[in-house]
Amino acid sequence: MGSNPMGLIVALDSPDRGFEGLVEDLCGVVDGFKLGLPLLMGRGPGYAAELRSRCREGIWIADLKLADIGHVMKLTTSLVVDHVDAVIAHGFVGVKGALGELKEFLESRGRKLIVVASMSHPGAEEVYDKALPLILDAIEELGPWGVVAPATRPHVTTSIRERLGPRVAIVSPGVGAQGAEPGAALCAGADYEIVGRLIVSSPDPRSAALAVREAQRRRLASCGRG
Ligand code: O7E
Repeated sequence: MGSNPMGLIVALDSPDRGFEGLVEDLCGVVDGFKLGLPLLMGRGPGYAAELRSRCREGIWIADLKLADIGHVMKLTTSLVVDHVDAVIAHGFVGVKGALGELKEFLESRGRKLIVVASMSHPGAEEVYDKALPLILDAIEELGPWGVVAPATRPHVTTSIRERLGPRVAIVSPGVGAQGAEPGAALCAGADYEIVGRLIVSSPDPRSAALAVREAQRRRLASCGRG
């Protein structure tokens, strides 16, 4: 990984609005879209196909944040697997009978697994950070395409990169509304920053996305990764 040090993925979460126009506006400007659970539950899994028909470029991720036995995670995933490139699951459920089965299912359909290693909110320090060494053991055994690491706590992202090496993709949420500055997670070792409200709640999402890209570029130049 690390081939695209300026990665930007836009999070679409709200079930209360249609994102068709926004996806068309941002197509080619950003590197992909992440579809949140409220959106997929509110609009139905088929909405992923509807949005994707508006932009055939980039990576499309179903953020199901799965945490169940493998059998049930596969059932849930089967509702969207044809419409997306990747699915997100939690790391704490472990490999045997859970993430191992899910990864096998996704790979049999030519799809990617992304595993949450840590999270961006303050409460992640209460449990997630303490469990991080064990979660990273599971992730190392599993070998997923990608992992989630927090933009809000760059030192955690750096430690995840150091532990897992260059081959895994790191996607990093927490930029903008949650306080992290664009580019900070990329400097810490992430490949993609996930940005939701800063872009989708803007009156001009395309300009907002271009501004994030420019801020990423400047930050990367200053940390020597640009
Ligand atoms: O704060 P925003 O509006 O930029 O949105 C952040 C998005 O990232 C939102 O979809 C949320 O579900 C997601 N996210 C976090 O905010 N924190 C995490 O720790 C993990 C995620 C996430 O997307 O995990 C998978 C990448």
